[in-house]
Amino acid sequence: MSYNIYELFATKFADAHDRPFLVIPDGGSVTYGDMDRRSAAMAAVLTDRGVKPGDRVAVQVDKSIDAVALYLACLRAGFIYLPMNTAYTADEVGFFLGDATPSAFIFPPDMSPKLMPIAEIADVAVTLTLANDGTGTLAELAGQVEAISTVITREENDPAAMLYTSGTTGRPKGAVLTHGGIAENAKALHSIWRFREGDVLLHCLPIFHVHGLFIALHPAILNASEVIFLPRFNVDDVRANLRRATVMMGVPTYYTRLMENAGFGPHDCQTIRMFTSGSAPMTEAVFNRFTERTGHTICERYGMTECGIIASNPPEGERVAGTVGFALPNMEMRVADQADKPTQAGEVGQVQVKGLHLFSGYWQLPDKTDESFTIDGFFRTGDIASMSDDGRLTLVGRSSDMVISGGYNVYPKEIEQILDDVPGVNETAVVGLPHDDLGEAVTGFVVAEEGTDKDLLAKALDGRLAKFKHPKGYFFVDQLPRNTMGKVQKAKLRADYSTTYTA
Ligand code: MLC
Ligand code: AMP
Repeated sequence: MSYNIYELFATKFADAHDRPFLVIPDGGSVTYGDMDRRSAAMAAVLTDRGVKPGDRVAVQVDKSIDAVALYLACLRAGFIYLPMNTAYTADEVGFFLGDATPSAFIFPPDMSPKLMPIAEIADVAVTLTLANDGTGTLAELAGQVEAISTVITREENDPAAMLYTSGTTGRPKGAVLTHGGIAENAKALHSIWRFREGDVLLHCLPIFHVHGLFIALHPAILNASEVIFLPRFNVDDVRANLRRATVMMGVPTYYTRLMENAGFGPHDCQTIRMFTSGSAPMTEAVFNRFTERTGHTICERYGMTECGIIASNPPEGERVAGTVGFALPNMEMRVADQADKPTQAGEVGQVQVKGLHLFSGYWQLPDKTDESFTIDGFFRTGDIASMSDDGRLTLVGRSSDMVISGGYNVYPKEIEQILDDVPGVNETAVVGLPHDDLGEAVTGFVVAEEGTDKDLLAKALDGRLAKFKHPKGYFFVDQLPRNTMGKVQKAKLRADYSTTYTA
């Protein structure tokens, strides 16, 4: 079936032509009609330069109205949008360009000295710049071209976007998301979260991950809602703008930080009908404190790059602390044992999902794709949970050692590989320890010769890995605990040190 998700959005753009879409307080705004034209112009610039449907367009730009226009341009022109965290170093970006072989790479003008050489090594044909103040070569050219208002026909299973997510090996894999899959998730969220006339979304998430890009923006677009578009999360700006919003989405750290602000209270939340939280576990303590403080119960939901949103608490009806709710429509969700057999209600096992929202596979990694599905077509999320007999899911952990820090996933392997090479270091183990603000803090355990200090370790990581992946602290130990097979017991490190660690 032909299905460009942009067509689904475009019906909204037409109806809501003069309505505000993105509004940046003190920083400009764009209507739905203007966004349609701007994305058409950007599509024309890239098409004129030879970018074709199916080509990857790699993007590492700051959050702005034009950044969203570029995303929509890629959808309508059938390019595969590949967003990258702005914190990634040139080394990390170099890996993604080499793996994805994009035809175009767009980055901020002031990053040219660092990123142009990387683009040249990866042989990227088209390089353009885009700054968050509306300048840059892409923005300038988009002001001069004849916009292409057509939308390229795509099939439901054609790729729309590709987002990198790592694995236990530390080698990132590109999860390929399709037009049909993303659209299905958007429609389901619009419906289950009961988006309605008059809704205004407060958007303070980054837009290089599924949470800020798809989960927050898509239902708002389908609702032709105004989106208060904050460049980043900041408590004062959020408080100032909450008073005009009806929906806010965030990671648990956002809610923890709001509550640290002495003035934050019910008066800030009078227009809000729903706060959602996800990407990382929300503790029952934070959930309960938030209700006591504001009178609002947070709607916790559970998602993943490969699947979009999998489950959500109901917006109306009971939202239970510590649970992530029920499977979305068109999503089959089960908790399975080691043999991929569904467990009894209440028993712990691995979450597996099947449905139209799912990604189509890992970019050029057919074996990894196959391994991640069961023979009956369920995707193995790697998350550990139990399900009640009425289908409510409670996450209890993860089967991998992945750390989630402030909503960003960090894979210990890529840090350990660098630390292990530092002269004087014998071996290392990286784990996540509880942290009041970030949920988990990346922490390094190091067996090293005398004289090896944390500055040396930090220096080794500088410029190689994004700062949010760097350990917040180190423990120098005589040896790492190992099981009889010789495998480092990370669970023991987490248990032994969780009460002594201070970030
Ligand atoms: C920033 N820093 C972090 C960090 N974010 N360190 C650890 N974990 C993080 N998450 C570090 C920076 O490297 C820098 O270090 C210092 O903190 C200040 O940077 P900053 O950018 O000013 O930080 P801040 O604005 O405070 O950012 C924290 C944050 C942000 C929590 C607001 O990380 C954030 O918005 N997180 C949301 C992540 C998200 O959207 N996840 C969705 C994934 S999708 P230094 O050393 O230079 O000072 C997904 C699927 C699903 O999971 O279900 O949704
Ligand atoms: P990502 O690969 O960045 O999309 O991260 C997906 C992972 O985030 C999931 O596999 C979960 O481990 C975690 N996650 C998402 N939402 C929640 C939640 N509400 N509670 C606990 N973990 C979550």
